[in-house]
Amino acid sequence: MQDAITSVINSSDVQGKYLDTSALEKLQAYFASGELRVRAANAISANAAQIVKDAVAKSLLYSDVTRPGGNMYTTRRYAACIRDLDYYLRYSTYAMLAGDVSILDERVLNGLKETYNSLGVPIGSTVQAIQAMKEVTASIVGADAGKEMGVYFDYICSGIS
Ligand SMILES: CCC1=C(C)/C(=C/C2=NC(=C\c3[nH]c(/C=C4\NC(=O)[C@H](C)[C@H]4CC)c(C)c3CCC(=O)O)/C(CCC(=O)O)=C2C)NC1=O
Repeated sequence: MQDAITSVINSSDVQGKYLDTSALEKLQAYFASGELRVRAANAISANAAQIVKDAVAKSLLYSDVTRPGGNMYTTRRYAACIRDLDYYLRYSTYAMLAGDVSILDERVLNGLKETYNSLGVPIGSTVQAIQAMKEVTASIVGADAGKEMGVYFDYICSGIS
């Protein structure tokens, strides 16, 4: 896993150089947003179950996926879906803290699209639920942190699309 700091240092290191102005500016922006990131992570962890629940109510409940024949139908599959959304929320929060997407590639997206396709999990409905989670999260953490969380939610959506 990488973060904003290791990613800047690694790219200077491969060139055998000290950090240049643009590298230092990236670091400065990351440090300046540290407080915002930690506060957002705190608010998300205190409200995680509610965020998932509200996102499901906004996007999936009473839709075709929850009716007989739908992929969320039966309690086992409903629970699997809720668990998946909780993974996306938790790993997006980690990535937001790190300021880097690599943890999503390594621990979430690796093989996920293939798994979903083989189990018939509908990608379109999953993307809708993640987008709903993005809105609900922004309403809890505020616009600036919400925008930053949006980067990682969107990254997951493109990774499974
Ligand atoms: C931390 C990384 C990680 C991820 C991301 C993950 C996802 C994941 N979701 C799965 C299943 C599933 N995922 C869903 C999800 C949904 N169905 C819908 O209709 C909704 C749109 C959607 C929720 C938004 C469902 C219903 C299953 C069970 C499918 C089945 O067994 O038939 C499975 C298959 C194994 C299992 O059932 O546990 C995996 C591996 N597992 C992991 O370890």
